Amino acid sequence: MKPFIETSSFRRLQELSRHPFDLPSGLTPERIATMAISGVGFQLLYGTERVTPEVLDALFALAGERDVLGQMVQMQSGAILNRSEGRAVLHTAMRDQFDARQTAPMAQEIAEKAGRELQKLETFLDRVEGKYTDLVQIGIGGSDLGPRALAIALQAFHRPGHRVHFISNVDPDDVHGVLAGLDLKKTLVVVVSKSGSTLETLTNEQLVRARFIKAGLDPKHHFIAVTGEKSPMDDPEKYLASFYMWDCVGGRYSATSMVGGVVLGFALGFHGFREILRGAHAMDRHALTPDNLPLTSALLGIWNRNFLHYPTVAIIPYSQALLRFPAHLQQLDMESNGKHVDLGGVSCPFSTGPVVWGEPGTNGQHSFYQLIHQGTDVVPLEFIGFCKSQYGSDLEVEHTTSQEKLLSNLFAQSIALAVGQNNENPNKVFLGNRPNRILLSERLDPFTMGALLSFYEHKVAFQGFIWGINSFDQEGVQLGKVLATKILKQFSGPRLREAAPPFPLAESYLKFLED
Ligand code: G6Q
Repeated sequence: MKPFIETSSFRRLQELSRHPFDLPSGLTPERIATMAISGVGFQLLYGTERVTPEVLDALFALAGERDVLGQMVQMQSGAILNRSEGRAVLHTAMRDQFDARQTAPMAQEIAEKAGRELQKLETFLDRVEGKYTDLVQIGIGGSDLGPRALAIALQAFHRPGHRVHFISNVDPDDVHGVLAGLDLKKTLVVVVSKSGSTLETLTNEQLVRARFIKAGLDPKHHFIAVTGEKSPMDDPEKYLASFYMWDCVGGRYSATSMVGGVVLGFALGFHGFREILRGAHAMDRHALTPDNLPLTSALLGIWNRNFLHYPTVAIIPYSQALLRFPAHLQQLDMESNGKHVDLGGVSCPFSTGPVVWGEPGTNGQHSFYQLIHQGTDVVPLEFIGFCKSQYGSDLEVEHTTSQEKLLSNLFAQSIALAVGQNNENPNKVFLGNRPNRILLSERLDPFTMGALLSFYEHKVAFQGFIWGINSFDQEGVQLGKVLATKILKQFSGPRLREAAPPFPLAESYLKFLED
């Protein structure tokens, strides 16, 4: 297979990018109606991207030349795609319980293991039902962001009397703030760490355990572990229950494993968590078909990044429930595709993953949209919207509901960004040609949330397949961790030598630089 920039499609796309589609003169209702694709209850509307039918043909030809569907099949079958770590990439096996298709042996084995953990979870949730009112998840990075974003997104579906909370930062104020006001007697704590060795998580576990002991409670009746088999945390003696995950499920891809399973199962009930898995699985299957939604979105992203050279992407959900979803996508995308070498270790002579950021609309409209409409940098946008609200509790004011106001803002922004506005006053000129697309669905429920999660996981994977990089390792986060451990030794050193006073903070920083 030819590398990205040696494909004939790459050259064709470079030629086409000299004259990208002009949205202010060319956006019509027909274009919006025809440039759309549907699947798994979602519609992707991309008439407001700067693409022509020729560009789309060349993008899909690029996907063919890079065999991205073949690579997706390989991924879901358990091939060793995380080559630097010699691992398969099988987060899809976490939700592979819903049809009897013949999977490859490796995927089958992991799907069976995941099925056993699911059964354990169901039994566990039955066992603790009615005994606990709150559950606190301790974890960081992939062991926090996805589960937290989903728990917030599905608050409307939480069972009464089942509150969930998250502690991630090693900042002691995070622990203090979350534990304040909790009745520890009725609180479960799930400690989530795949490696079982993450400084922040282990420190927070100790801090929270100490609080239970101080309250006269035995942590053994309250603490649950989610970790890798044989990790330092794999010690069922210390926990009320232990659940497992495996090397082939990367942290940022782990929300549908027990990393998200315990907290989401507690909040939504076992059936609610299963619905998330069912939605994710439906999108996994869809991602294996030609011209699917995540692939289309990935290709539009490649056009914006590599041919129109835009360095960032804003993901703007017009849904308050998706408040923390952009933070999860930031990790998913930037940790996966923020890579400077290809699979062979050769420096990439092209741009890889963009900077990803975002906030819910309409709130964003009242802050950073100024730059998006009139700034000197063009920021492509990915909007997410839903036809119906989650609670259905709404009111007509001035003959429209709030949900209608939310959606009309989304559509208005999409068109305003695309077509802009002329004015005699330069200060009121909007140049337009700000590319954007809309992912639309009926209502954000557990099934839809699972499908949306999987949509982005596969969008990121498809882009990595096009670029020929390893989207499944994360060497880039190691260096800082090693240096932090070194600095920490400067603090612990004097304390170990007993009488010596603690090392002053500022001096530790300077000393480190001198070393
Ligand atoms: C995700 C990363 C990283 C990881 C955290 C927590 O893909 O690997 O964010 O999830 O560092 O790791 P543990 O689960 O091992 O504590």
